[in-house]
Amino acid sequence: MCAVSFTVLTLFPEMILSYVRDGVIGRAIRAELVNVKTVDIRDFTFDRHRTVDDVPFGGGAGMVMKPEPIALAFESLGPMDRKVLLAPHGRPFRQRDAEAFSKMSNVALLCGRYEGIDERVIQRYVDDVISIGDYVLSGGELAALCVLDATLRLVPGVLGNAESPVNESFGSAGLLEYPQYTRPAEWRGESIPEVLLSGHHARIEAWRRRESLRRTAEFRPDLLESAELTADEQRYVLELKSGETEENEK
Ligand code: JF5
Repeated sequence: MCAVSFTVLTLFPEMILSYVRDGVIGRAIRAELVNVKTVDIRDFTFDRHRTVDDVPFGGGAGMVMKPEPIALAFESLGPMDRKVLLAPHGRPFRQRDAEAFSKMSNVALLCGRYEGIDERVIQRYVDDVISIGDYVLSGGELAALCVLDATLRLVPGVLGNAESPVNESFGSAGLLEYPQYTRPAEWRGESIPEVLLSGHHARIEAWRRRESLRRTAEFRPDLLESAELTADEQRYVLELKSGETEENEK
């Protein structure tokens, strides 16, 4: 039966549903491994114009989402393990959050639009505010889809064996993934690292670990602070850093 069920509260249910119908998530939904529902916030308006937003108290640009339709949308839900708002002011969403969500039964995701949401409804119904990155989107839907995708692919059976979610960037090691190559071994005059053809599994693993360290030092040096490195690896990272410095001095 269904491991995890997500309910997305949104003004644009079709944005969510059209994405999750395709690909591995669509297949997992049809196999009843996971569930993705939407609740249309506009269905909880009762005026002529189905109004969901209004001008901000205190003035300023843009519109703010009214509290009552969102409150009624939350009240229409069954019990939730977590009620999450996607917004730029949230805590950063990380792989470990996807792992935690993938082990829950019911998660609600609230997508904001306009310049924001009335703070009182956030305080009353939301227990977690997460951001997918330091940029502003036009709405929370794309952020919710990122959370859905990162989470659902971790549910057992969602990915086939050939696409297993273990051993990836941000997996146990906390390092970026090493480079990958596939056939042909020589492509447009370019060969691949010889070790990958050697059949020496220990040497291949050592090469991959070094490449992970090299990539992490180049693109995400901040991740090295919390990565678990052996003394040898710490020396290699220092070597990489001083090498870069020499390059910069040239
Ligand atoms: C949103 C008010 C929500 O822009 C985002 C976002 C960025 N990272 N994570 C989410 O969400 C849309 C905009 C304004 C609330």
